[in-house]
Amino acid sequence: MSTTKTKQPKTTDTAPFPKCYKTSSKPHNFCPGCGHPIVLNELGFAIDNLKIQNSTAFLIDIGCSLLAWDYFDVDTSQTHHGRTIPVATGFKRGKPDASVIAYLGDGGGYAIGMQHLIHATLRNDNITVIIVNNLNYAMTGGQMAPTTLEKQPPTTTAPFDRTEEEYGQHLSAPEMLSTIAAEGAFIARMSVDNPIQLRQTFEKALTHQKEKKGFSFIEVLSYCPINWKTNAKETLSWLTKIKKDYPIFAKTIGKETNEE
Ligand SMILES: Cc1ncc(C[n+]2csc(CCOP(=O)(O)OP(=O)(O)O)c2C)c(N)n1
Ligand code: SF4
Repeated sequence: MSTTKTKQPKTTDTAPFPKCYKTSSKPHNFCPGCGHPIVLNELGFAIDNLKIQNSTAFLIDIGCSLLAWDYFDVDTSQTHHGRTIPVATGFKRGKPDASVIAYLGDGGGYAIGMQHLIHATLRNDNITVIIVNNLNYAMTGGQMAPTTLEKQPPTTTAPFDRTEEEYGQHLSAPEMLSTIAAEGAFIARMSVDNPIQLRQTFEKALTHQKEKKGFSFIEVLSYCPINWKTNAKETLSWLTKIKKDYPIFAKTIGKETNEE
């Protein structure tokens, strides 16, 4: 990951909270040390910087993402587990000028909702999909997800480690989607440990949508210390380690270069 390419923050970036933040709903309901609020804060700053608060539709899944139901002062709707992407697509078709964001966990996006993700990619739906990848089904107690890695903190359903022999390969979804996405689609994997880069990538994806360039997708590697059962130091070092299997990148399909 390149830090030299990261631009200096804008003035608003120094504000502690985004303007589109719903202060009456704070403090938020996520666990201490959770990555979701970092992702949401950077998304909020991106919404502020692009001045789209009044034209954003924020669609959230079941899972810890639903704790964001009152996070922002933007139009928000929550739907059945894994079904957020088709709801976002329907909303966009009804309101083509809205900035439509689907926000899910990796269980919702990559297991029960995988068919929707694949078909939204194939249709090149002009929406922005954000999948928070914390390597497990967090809200239900830390079960193994398609993203669970070998040699990571144990899950409740694979307490002795995920082995490829028993459970198959882990899923690298952005790489997989890159092989089926239409030319011009934007696909990225980012991480909560580089919030400025995360915000810039959200801005890029939402600008892509505003310019009607088709599908945009960002997976965000995120912390779940409660289910990983890690202290602060271990949590940070796990996120660094998993980037070997889940590398950071951003690309426009059809262009060769990594844009991160
Ligand atoms: C149709 C349906 N199946 C299963 C569930 C149970 N369920 C609720 S949250 C959840 C896990 C969510 O995990 P993930 O999508 O990875 O999000 P996270 O909680 O990790 O942010 C499951 C399986 C449900 N609510 N509805
Ligand atoms: S269970 Fe994990 S993902 Fe869910 S709020 Fe707690 S730390 Fe965050």
